[in-house]
Amino acid sequence: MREAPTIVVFTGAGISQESGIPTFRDEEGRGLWERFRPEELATPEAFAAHPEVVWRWYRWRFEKVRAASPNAGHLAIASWQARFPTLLVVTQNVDRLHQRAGSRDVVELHGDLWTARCDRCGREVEMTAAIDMPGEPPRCGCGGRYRPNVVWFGETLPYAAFERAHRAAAGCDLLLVVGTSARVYPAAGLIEVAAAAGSAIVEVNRDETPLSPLATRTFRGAAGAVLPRLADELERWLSRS
Ligand code: BJW
Ligand code: ZN
Repeated sequence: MREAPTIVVFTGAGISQESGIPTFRDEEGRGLWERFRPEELATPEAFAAHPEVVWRWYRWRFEKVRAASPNAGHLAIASWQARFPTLLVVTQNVDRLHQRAGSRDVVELHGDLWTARCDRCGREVEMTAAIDMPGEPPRCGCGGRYRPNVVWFGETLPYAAFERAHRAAAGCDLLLVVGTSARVYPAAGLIEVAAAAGSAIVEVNRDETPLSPLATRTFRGAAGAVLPRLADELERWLSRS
């Protein structure tokens, strides 16, 4: 383990907050869309009932994602690849900021906001193209509607992605959990899987979460401030294990 510890970094919306992307349960998100909570918009039922509202919400969010850059937290994680070649990033985020920071191995559990797909034939198009098409939401040639290529409540996670994340969580030495409220399942369950398999759990979050009690070590603070200082700490800590 001292030579090549297996590290899985598991991230949520909190890591991208300092890049200017609102988290799911914060003031900006609620302020602009005060009639709806994210839990009410990120569902197939909402898209069926109010496709234009859901499309506009995603278009607003995509513009934020498009304008954003990786922050010090994403960059720190990408920089650890040299020291830990098997490091895997498992993210609930749909913003591609880990990839843009240089992380090579990223598992996306909740899809990808940079693409849209037809809700009838499954055809995929770039979101950059979809948001410029007429219609809210635009229509596919088959008559279906384009929707963001993300996982909504009540939908299953992409099988291969979840399978790989589950295997990694069950077999890692250290699970580093960053900026997730750990409330949305089955993703949050990966923390329980790793803990049950005897992995060390390190949590980086501004606040406590329901799964904080499983953490071996907790860093309370902003990911962009904590993560760049964590490498030395991890090194010391791993050499003691
Ligand atoms: C900082 C910070 C900084 C801020 N630095 N930290 C009861 C039990 C178990 C499961 C269920 C249940 N009832 C229903 C379910 C199922 C449901 C679920 O989990 N619901 C719970 C809410 C109860 N799950 C599902 O439906 C999933 N599918 C599924 O289960 O399939 C099987 C099935 C199918 C059919 C029927 C039944 C079962 C699918 C879940 C899909 C989630 N999708 C979303 C939207 C993605 C697309 C989009 O982007 O719009 O994914 S919802 C949203 O939540 C998004 C996120 O990935 C996910 C998690 O949120 P995250 O990342 O944790 O963000 P926040 O905002 O919650 O937290 C931010 C954290 O960061 C906070 O802790 C802050 O403190 C911290 N923070 N700034 C450090 N700078
Ligand atoms: Zn189609």
